[in-house]
Amino acid sequence: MATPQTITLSVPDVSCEHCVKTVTDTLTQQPSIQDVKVDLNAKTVSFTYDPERVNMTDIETALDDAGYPVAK
Ligand SMILES: [Cu+2]
Repeated sequence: MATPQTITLSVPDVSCEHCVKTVTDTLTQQPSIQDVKVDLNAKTVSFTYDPERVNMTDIETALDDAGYPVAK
């Protein structure tokens, strides 16, 4: 297993607790993602993941499909 990486992404469409739950559930369903924390005020999400098991493109696609595109 590779060293887990921690990343913070900007998800500007997060606006309420329902969004927080949707984003958290979406990310938790991805392989190896743990410790999902959504900051509703900053509109960011941080989590740890294993880069050998999931890649950032898949993560961004999953969030996009859930209605929360990642801001670049
Ligand atoms: Cu919401």
